[in-house]
Formats: sequence, C-alpha cells, structure tokens
Amino acid sequence: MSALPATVVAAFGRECLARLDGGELLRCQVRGRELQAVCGDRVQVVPNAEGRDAGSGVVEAIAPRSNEFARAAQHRKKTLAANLTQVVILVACEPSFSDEIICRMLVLAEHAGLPVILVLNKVDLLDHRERALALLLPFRGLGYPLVELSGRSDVEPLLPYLAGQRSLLTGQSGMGKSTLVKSLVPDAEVRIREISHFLDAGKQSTTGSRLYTVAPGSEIIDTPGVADFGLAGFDAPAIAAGFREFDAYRGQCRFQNCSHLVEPGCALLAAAERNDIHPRRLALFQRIVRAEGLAAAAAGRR
Ligand SMILES: Nc1nc2c(ncn2[C@@H]2O[C@H](COP(=O)(O)OP(=O)(O)O)[C@@H](O)[C@H]2O)c(=O)[nH]1
Ligand SMILES: [Mg+2]
Ligand SMILES: [Zn+2]
Repeated sequence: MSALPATVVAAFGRECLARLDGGELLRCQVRGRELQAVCGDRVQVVPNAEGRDAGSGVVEAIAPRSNEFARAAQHRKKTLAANLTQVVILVACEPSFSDEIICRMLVLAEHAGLPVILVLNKVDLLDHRERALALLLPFRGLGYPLVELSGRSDVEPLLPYLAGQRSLLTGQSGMGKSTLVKSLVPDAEVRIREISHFLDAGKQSTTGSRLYTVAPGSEIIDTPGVADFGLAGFDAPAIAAGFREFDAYRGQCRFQNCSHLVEPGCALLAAAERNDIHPRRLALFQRIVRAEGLAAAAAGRR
C-alpha cells in the first residue's frame, strides 16, 4: 500500500499515534533509528495489511518541521512538539509558580520564533490571585497577552486566542494543563482513554505530549509537566535574545562581549537601575546564566 499523509497526535519512543488526514487513528512504529516523531509532525504512514494488524501502520518519513519546541535536558535535546503556531504558558494562582521557569519557557519560545500567550489559571482561588499577579508584573508590557481564567469552570477568555492556531500548552506540573484541555476539548476524556488504549503497550502513556482538536483548525498540545526547562546549548547571548525588552540595548554596553552581570558601562544594568527594564527580569536573566554555568565563561572573557 502507498504512504498516506498523517499528523502525529501522540509520540512515545519508537511508537506514535498518527491521525490520517481522513481522521482515522493509527498506532504506528517509526521506521529507522534516525527518525524521531513528535507531536505535530507531518508524516507519511503505510498502514499494515488489513486483517492481520488492523489499526496499525509504519511511519516511513517525517516532513521537515517549520519549528519545534525543545528543551535541553542533560546534554540531550528533548523535543516536545513541532509545527506550532504559538505557545501558551500556563501558571496558576495556586500552587505558586516559578517566574524563572516562565523566563526559561519564553527563551525557548522566542528561540523557536513562536508568539506567546500567558495564562493565569485558577482565578477562582481569589485569595491567591493578587500574589500571582504581582509575580507576573515583570511580564506586563512586554507584548505578551495575559489571559485570566479558571480552567475548571470558565475557559471562554482563552477561546479567541486559540482560534485557527496550533498551540503548545506548557507550564509546570500542577498548573492545570490537563484540566484546561479537558474543558476545552468536549470529547477529551474519551479521546484520552482512546489514546491511552492505543499506547498502553508503550508503557509511558502518561508522560508524552498529546495533540487535541479544540475546534476545526484549532489544536492544542498538552505537554507533561517538567520540573525544569534546561537551556543547555544556549550561550549567554542566545539567552539574552529570549528577553525581548533587552533588544533595544543591544550593542550599547561598553564591552562588546558584556555578560550583563557586573561590568561597568553595562547598558542593561543601567536600564534596570532606571526601571526602564524590570529589575526582576534582569535578575532572572543573570540567575539563568549562572545556573547554566555560563557566568564563569563570561568572566574569563573579560
Ligand atoms: N481551583 C481550581 N483548581 C484547578 C483548576 N484547574 C485545575 N485545578 C486543579 O489543579 C490540580 C492540577 O491540575 P492538572 O490539570 O492535573 O495540572 P497539570 O499538571 O498542569 O496537568 C488538580 O487538582 C486540578 O483539579 C481551576 O480552574 N481551579
Ligand atoms: Mg497534566
Ligand atoms: Zn551589558
């Protein structure tokens, strides 16, 4: 049988669930060691012979990706999804979230060239809302929309942002990603069970990313909560490029290779001093550069 075009809606190691363009789901093996299918990939699938192994097939080829959202974990790139149009970063009023991790996710999204929407979830937990909004203050005015909602009871505010998009939903564990997806996708639970059934043999059916259709042309990808968003492979300038408000100061530091940590004549330090950039954002940049082990390299250059 000839190959059919499909989209990967769940992926686990050498296995994935592919949705044929007609809508049929096929559990697939990925051919060849060099191929690694991720959620959102466009693939060519050859169904297995009917009768012998119905509902299954083989991924023969993966189309080049227009973009991918990846995090680097222990020197290994871990691609969460591909061919996206935007990233939705979810935080919650409770439990509290890390603004450093927001910055890390923003670096990854900016690096992939993807627009970002910030969502504050669980606004029904009124007692914690003010504190959460205060933590989000440094991100206001950067051009990222901020949407407030309750993923459990009112997802309406997010709908206009999802229309016509393929959104990657990301955020720390416990922020409410899976709950939000269940509210957004009418038959989500049926489909989750369906997919889990398909992938049970894959053993890790709760750890992978999954693509759901919210409405025709609107898709959302739920990703597993990950503890940290490593930026291995990024150097300090690449990390700085993920802080969009730093752009206006590029080339204005006294030293061309300024690390923006301690140098005299640093345009970013001066801007933070004047509150032209939010001091917290600069502090988080510096913290990430140090955590990624890049501060020593910067000092060595001087
Ligand atoms: N109060 C409240 N709790 C929520 C809301 N959305 C999710 N939760 C709870 O937050 C916890 C984590 O949700 P989950 O969807 O598993 O988060 P995930 O780890 O990001 O997928 C669960 O106990 C949910 O019931 C919400 O809108 N309001
Ligand atoms: Mg979840
Ligand atoms: Zn500088």
